[in-house]
Amino acid sequence: MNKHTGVFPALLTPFTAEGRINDKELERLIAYNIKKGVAGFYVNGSTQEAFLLREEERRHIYRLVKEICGDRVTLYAHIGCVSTEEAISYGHLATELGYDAVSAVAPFYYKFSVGEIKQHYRMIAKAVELPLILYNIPAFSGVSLTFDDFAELLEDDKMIGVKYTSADHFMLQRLCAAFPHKCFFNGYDETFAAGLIMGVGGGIGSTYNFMAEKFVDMQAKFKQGDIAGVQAVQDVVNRIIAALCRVGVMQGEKALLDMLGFDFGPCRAPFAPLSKEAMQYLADTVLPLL
Ligand code: MN9
Repeated sequence: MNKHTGVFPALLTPFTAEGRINDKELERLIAYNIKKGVAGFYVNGSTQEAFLLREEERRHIYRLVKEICGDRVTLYAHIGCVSTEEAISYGHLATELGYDAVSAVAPFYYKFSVGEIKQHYRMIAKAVELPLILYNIPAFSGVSLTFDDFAELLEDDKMIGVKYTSADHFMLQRLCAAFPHKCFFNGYDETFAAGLIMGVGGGIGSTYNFMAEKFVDMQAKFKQGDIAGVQAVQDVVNRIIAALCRVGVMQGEKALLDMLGFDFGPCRAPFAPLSKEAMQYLADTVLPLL
């Protein structure tokens, strides 16, 4: 199997009671997921609370995950940030550490022009030795690139694919068809089945942290042509995600991992801790579905 296909959890960050990164729990999470057959990990993405981490913490996580994984799985370093220079500096670290690729969300907040965003990606691709996976998540970044924008960027050999977190499946299918040698990853876990149909080679997602086996299973069933089987698993996944959306996705994911025997702690402020009622609701609705 191509190393850029399959199921990639976008890792969460466990925090200690003092609010520091809990290395031991991150190591346990990685082992737990490797056992389930994941292809690799997406490191320092939004799910890892990258934009809530201090620079030293982000660097620590790149190092720690590589140290834990070695060459057992494929590792993507999300280096995205608002500043091109800062993204490139994370890219250099990922290269030194032996990551397989870097990935970057479009620069956000300042409403950069499409030209500036393309230039940002080109400067990263030029400066960083590793291949680059674009991260498309318009609902969060506020940046909506068109098919033509992606097509122009993907002409660059250094840009090897897209992590595609959008419900625009029309554009996803057009991209997969136009660039059969690039790698496309489904982003919204709730539409993994749709992504497979449109042509993605895998997925990168946050809910994989605690239920990667369901996505590994969906991809296997899809390969065997068992579409009814894929739909059935997606239905269970979506019942779980609907519950997570009611309480807060990342806080809920951490709470579920805690119920499964981990110690992840809360998300960083301004995320609020989950209430007792929300935890009980998750325990009642989600645990029976895992
Ligand atoms: O890109 C993730 N997106 C974010 C992937 O975390 C912003 C997804 O895995 C979602 O968390 C998940 C739930 O909506 O699909």
